[in-house]
Amino acid sequence: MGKALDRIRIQTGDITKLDVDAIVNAANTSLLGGGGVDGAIHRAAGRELEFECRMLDGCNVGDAKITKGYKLPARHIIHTVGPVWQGGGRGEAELLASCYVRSLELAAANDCRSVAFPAISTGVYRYPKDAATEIAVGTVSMIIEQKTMPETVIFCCFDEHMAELYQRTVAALRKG
Ligand code: AR6
Repeated sequence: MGKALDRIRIQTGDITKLDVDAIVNAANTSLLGGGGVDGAIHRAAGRELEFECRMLDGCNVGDAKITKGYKLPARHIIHTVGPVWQGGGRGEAELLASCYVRSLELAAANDCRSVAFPAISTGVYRYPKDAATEIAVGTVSMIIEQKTMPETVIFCCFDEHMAELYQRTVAALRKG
């Protein structure tokens, strides 16, 4: 796992500002925009993003779809739909892991060398932050270990507290 962890970066800030090949959006099943990071991405990318999203016919929980980045510095947006936290007994962990797996598959299929993820499901969808972070880091490191693309995965945290949680989770995985 050590080599894969070297390809992971943790940053704090607004994901819409990142100059990467793809940013991931924590969307809802309609893919037509919303609040949180979804709202920020739609505002920054412009109305053309919504036109493309209308053609996609929504997205299932745990799945992902890709669009262009429009006015963003990022070339692509990978829209994924995290699970709403309902206590943990409704397959939430598997669905959240699937968001990372499907997003990385789309990134590799579209030659994305760098991808940035927000902390999917940890806002409006209320997934406990520590459990979500373990799934994010664990799933991404397991997948990229077996592949050369994407070369770099950024976890873009909105605040320092979240970034420290990611740092601790990566450090724990390094120790094994
Ligand atoms: N850059 C990076 N991270 C951000 C940003 C940003 N600009 N804005 C918020 N976050 P959320 P969810 C963080 O609620 O829980 C929407 O209405 C935020 O602090 O955006 O998956 C959709 O349409 C949190 O840690 O997504 C759905 O209906 C993380 O991003 C629903 O919310 C995710 O919070 C999805 O809920």
